[in-house]
Amino acid sequence: MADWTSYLNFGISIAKQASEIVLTAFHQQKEVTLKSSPADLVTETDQRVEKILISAIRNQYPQHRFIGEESVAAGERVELTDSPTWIIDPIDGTVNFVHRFPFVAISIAFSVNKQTEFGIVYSLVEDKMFHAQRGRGAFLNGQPLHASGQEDINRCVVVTEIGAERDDLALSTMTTNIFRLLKLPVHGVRALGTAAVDMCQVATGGADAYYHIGMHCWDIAASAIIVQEAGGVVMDTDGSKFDMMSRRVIAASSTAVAHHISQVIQAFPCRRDDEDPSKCVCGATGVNGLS
Ligand code: LIP
Repeated sequence: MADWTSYLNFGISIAKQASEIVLTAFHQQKEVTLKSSPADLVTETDQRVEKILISAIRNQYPQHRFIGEESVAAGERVELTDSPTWIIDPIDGTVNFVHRFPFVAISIAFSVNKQTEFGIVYSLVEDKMFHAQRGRGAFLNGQPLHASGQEDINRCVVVTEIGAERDDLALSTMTTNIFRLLKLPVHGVRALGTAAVDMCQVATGGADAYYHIGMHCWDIAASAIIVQEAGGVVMDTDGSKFDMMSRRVIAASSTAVAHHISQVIQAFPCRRDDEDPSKCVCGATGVNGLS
C-alpha cells in the first residue's frame, strides 16, 4: 500500500497557511455574492483561498487533479477519476464566515483510484485540526479520536443542516425530518453551519450522528474518512454504501443508529455532483420508501 503521509503533511501545512488569510478576513467587512439561493453565499476570500491551495498543490504535484467548490461554481465539471485528486472546500461554512459565527473550516480530501486516502478539516476559528489517513486512525490536534459507539437512537445527539435550499419541498422535507427525530425522541438536534465540522463531531464522540441532504462532495469528503477512521460508519441516507457524489449522507456512531436514522428520515433527489448541471432533478420522494 502506498504511503501518502508526506502528501498529508503537505496538505496540513497549506491548510494552516491558508487559514491565516481566512482568519484575517473573518474580522473584516466582506463583499458577498449569491450562488444557488439567497442563502448560498460566496466571497472573494473563498475564491482566493481555493486558488492559493490549488496553485500550491499543483506546484508540488503537477500531475494531480482537483475538485474545488469555487472552480465548479465557475463552470468546471466534477469528475473523480483514478488519478490522484484533491477535493477542496476553501471555506466550509461561508454563511458563518460572513456573519462571524465561529465555525469555519478548510476541508481537503485526497483520493486515488476513487478511494479517499486522507482527509483534513481545519476548524480555524477554534484552531482544531482534524485529520485521518486510511487505516491509520483519526486525530484532533494530534490526539486520537473515537466515535461514541452509541447504538440507542434515544440516547443520541444528532447533527444536521438545513443547507442553502429555500424551496418549499426541500424545507418541508428537512424540517419534517427534524420533527420525526425529535419525536423518537433523540436527546437533541444541533447544527453548526458547516458540514465538515458537523461531521467531525461524530468522530469526537460529542455527537452520535450527522445526516444531510443537498450538501456537496467537497463539504464531506474529508470528514467522511475522519469519522470512519474514528470507528464510526458513513452511508447513504437510503442505507446503501456511501457515495460522496450523491449529495446524501449519514455518519453515525454505529450501524444501528445509522440504519435507524435512515428509516426515519426522507430525502429529496438533487442532481448528483458528477452529473451534467443541466439535469437538475428536485422533488421529494420517499427515497427510503417513505411517502
Ligand atoms: C455549507 C455546508 C453546510 C450547509 C450550507 C453550505 P459552504 O458549505 O457546509 O453544511 O448547510 O448550506 O452548503 O457553502 O459553506 O462551503
